Formats: sequence, C-alpha cells, structure tokens
Amino acid sequence: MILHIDIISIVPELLDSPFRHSILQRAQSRGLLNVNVIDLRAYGLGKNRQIDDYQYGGGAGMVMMAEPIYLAIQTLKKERSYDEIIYMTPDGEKLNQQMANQLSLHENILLICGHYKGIDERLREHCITREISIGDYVLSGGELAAAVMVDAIGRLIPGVLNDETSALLDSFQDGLLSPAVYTRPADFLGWKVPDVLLSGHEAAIENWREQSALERTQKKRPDLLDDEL
Ligand code: 6GU
Repeated sequence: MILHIDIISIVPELLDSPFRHSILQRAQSRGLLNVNVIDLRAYGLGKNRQIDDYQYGGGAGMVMMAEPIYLAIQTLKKERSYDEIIYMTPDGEKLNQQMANQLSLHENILLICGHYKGIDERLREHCITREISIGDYVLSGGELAAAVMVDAIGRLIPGVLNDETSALLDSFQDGLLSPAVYTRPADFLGWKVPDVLLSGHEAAIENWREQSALERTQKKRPDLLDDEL
C-alpha cells in the first residue's frame, strides 16, 4: 500500500526540498509514499491568475478566493478519491502523535495550505473534511506546517523506518518521552555513561530505560502523565 499526499500551495517552491532527503526520500524511493505539490496559481482566475481578494465587510488582509481552490480540488478529485481533504490552519485541531498514526493509515490525502487571512469560509463548510494546526503560534503560511505533518505521517508508514519497532519506541507513542541515549566514548571529559548501559544486563537496561522515560516525562512534560488519568 502507498500513501499518496497532494498539497495545494501558492508557494510550491517552499516544498521543493523537505521531502527529498533522509527518511521521506527513502519512503518515496521504496514506493511507500508519494508527495505531489500543486501550484494553486495554475487555477487562478483571469489573465493575472488571481487567487486572492479583499474581504467582504472591509478590514486589512486578503482572503484566498473560493473558486481557484475549488477548481483545483475538483480537478484532483478526478484522479483519486481522498480519505481526507485537510486545511492547514492555526485555528485547526492541534496535531499530535495519535493523529499522525491515524493519518498514516490512509491512502489519499489532500492538504491545502492557507495564506493571508485564510481561505473563503464556504470552502471550509463544503469542501474541507478536517482542519489541522501544528501548534499555538502563527506561521506566514501553511506550507511549513504541511511539511511538518507529512514528515510526522510519512515516517510512520510501515516499511519506511528500517527497524520496524523504532517508531513504536518514539517519544509520545506510549504517552511518554523517550529515555536518555548515549554513544561512545563511555567517558567524555569525565562525563560518564550510566554503568548499567555498559553492563550487558538486558533486563536491567530495559528497567533503566523505563525509569529514564518516566523521570523525563515527569520533569519536562508532566501534562502527558495527567492526560492518562
Ligand atoms: Cl497549519 N498554518 C499557519 N499559517 N500557521 C500555523 C499552522 C498552520 N499551525 C500552526 N501555526
């Protein structure tokens, strides 16, 4: 199975590089992920290929017009049937690991990147199936948020990570942060690696890791522990 992600953007150049390296590159070369960026300008209106306009009621800031985005969606829908048509917006549902897990099980996803004041509300009512934010801060456009989400989703597709278990051990997958990790040398400037990790005792190591994960979560993200109650 392959996850196909289409992304509608007015700045497609912003999405040139993020998927061409490292794990997402591998996901695509293994045929597990396919990311396709569509330039909204191609669906712009008139000879200027207009895609935004002043907002009704007045006020500063442009609004992305309904028709170009609608035309783009209709055209893309002829090719594939989307499990979700997602509008990337700071007032959407906040992305978390659980949502990334669910989205990674889909086959076709369409992402729409907002700009300016956002898109005409009628698209949100009639065409969008889901609205997602990557956190409580405002970016100048949805592209970087879309790249973050595609990364979070893409690495979860079965077969993308070499060690099939490694995504399961990520921070957040079990509601905890990941344990501390160390590599050689065992002594760096007198800063020592915990003895237990050098001991070869698997059970003791596993125990230490669980303890480390719990301690870090308590210290850095106590809210994650509250959520479980
Ligand atoms: Cl999805 N878009 C924008 N413009 N800003 C954001 C965001 C999305 N998520 C967090 N901030």
